[in-house]
Order: sequence, then structure tokens, then C-alpha cells
Amino acid sequence: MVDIYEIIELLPHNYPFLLVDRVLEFEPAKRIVAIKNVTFNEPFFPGHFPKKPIMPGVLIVEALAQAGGVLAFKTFPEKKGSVFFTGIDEARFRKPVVPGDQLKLVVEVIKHRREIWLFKGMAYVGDEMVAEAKIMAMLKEE
Ligand code: BDE
Repeated sequence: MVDIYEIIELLPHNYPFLLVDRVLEFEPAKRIVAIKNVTFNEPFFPGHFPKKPIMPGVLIVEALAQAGGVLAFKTFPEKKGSVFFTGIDEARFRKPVVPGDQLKLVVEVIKHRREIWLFKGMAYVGDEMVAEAKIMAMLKEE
């Protein structure tokens, strides 16, 4: 398990943009399962939308990308640097994500070669997949 205190050391993000709360499972260079608890008190809900709080799909993709970042950083704990989000393909938003949902972020490595990583991300609420995307990222060492 990776708790929030370790996540804030691994990722550069902060409020209101850190979208990973906890890591449940981690296999280096292979797979990560993380959670994001979604509450009515999210900063985006007043605007998206005033009478219909729905988590923006782009932020579900962001949460998947951040989980991928944790996977990459924890795979190479000795390397210091940043993960840059460089691309997205085949994104789909299948069901609305609303206050009270717990997002399960499953990210698998399709391939990584040198500094380029290609991830398949799937977001679940319960047993249902609510969003998916292929995400590209580049690790830049300092
Ligand atoms: C469905 C699949 C994936 N992501 C979102 C949906 C969805 O139901 N979006 N709904 C948005 C929506 C926005 C407003 Br403003 C509104 O008044 C209503 Br009735 C909506 O369903």
C-alpha cells in the first residue's frame, strides 16, 4: 500500500490537482491499482455543473495519468525527475462519475522503452468501467 504521504513525495501535484488518494496494488513496470475518492467538496463540482455534479472526464484521464506517474516513479525509485503527459488516444467516457463514487484507477504498462511509457488506463466505479484511455508519458531525469 502507498499512502497519501508517500504519494505527495512522489508526484509534483498539489491541491486542487492531486487526484490519487491511495495505491492498493503495485507491480514495478507492469501495473498499478489506485483510488480516488470523489466527494461533493471537489473544487470542480460548483462549475461542472451547478445543478448536476459530474466529474469532468478529462480529470478522470488526469487521475489515470497521475496513477501512471506513480507507477513510473516507483519503478525507478533511484531516478530523480518528472513525468510529462505527452499524449492520449482512444479515450472513452462511459458513465458519469458523481459525488460519493470511489474511482478505482487501474493502469497497465503496454510498453516502455527508454524514457517513453505507454499506459492503458481504466477507471472503475464498483465493477463498472466508467472511463478508459491510452496514455503516453515521458520521463525526464533532472
Ligand atoms: C454520461 C457518460 C459519461 N459521462 C457523462 C455522462 C452524463 O450523463 N453526463 N451528463 C451531463 C449532464 C449535464 C447537465 Br448540465 C445536465 O443538466 C444533465 Br441532466 C446531464 O446529464
